[in-house]
Amino acid sequence: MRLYYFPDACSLVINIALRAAEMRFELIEVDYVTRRLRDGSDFSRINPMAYVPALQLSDRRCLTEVIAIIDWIDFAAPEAGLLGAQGTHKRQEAMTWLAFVGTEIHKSFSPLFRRDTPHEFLEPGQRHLEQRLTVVERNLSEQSFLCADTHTAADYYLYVISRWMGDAGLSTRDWPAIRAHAARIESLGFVQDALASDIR
Ligand SMILES: N[C@@H](CCC(=O)N[C@@H](CS)C(=O)NCC(=O)O)C(=O)O
Repeated sequence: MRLYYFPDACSLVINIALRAAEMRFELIEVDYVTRRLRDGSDFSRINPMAYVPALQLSDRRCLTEVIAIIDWIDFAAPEAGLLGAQGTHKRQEAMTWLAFVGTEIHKSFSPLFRRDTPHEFLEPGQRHLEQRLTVVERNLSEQSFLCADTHTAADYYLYVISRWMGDAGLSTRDWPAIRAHAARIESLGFVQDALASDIR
């Protein structure tokens, strides 16, 4: 299995989840600017969208989209507790947070990082993001993880995104519960292993 990634990008969520599930995989870095692999080949031949993450299976099928890949890993290794058992309230809650982090939070960061975003958009874009982060902050000031007392893939996703807050002009000092959550997730052994393999 091969995980295509950019350093410190959302592909790190999949790196963490694969390790939580104790699955073996190879990491293949994609050049952010050229969208080529080290051997010069074109990444868009693997994922036509040319974005990460992409998880290529041993039968050459390629999985894309963070939430769909998490669902695939969870099906293969349910004991890792990435989403909780089918039909339970916990799974419903984990899926809700996973979708909220993936669509409402992750994709609200994206325009703040694009060079072609008009300057006037930056402040309203930050306010929009802050409104969503406030919901998360409130939740985490009452419990250790997004779904109460056990971490799920939604927590790994939130952790990865919280690493980008400084670059988006948001200080984690203003979000103490999110910062404490990040420290809890970062202390996990498999998260440390993922970071060591991902960050240059
Ligand atoms: N909808 C995709 C979004 C993936 C995404 O935004 N990936 C970013 C890195 S965090 C990326 O590769 N951006 C480059 C691009 O969009 O061209 C998913 O859920 O996997």
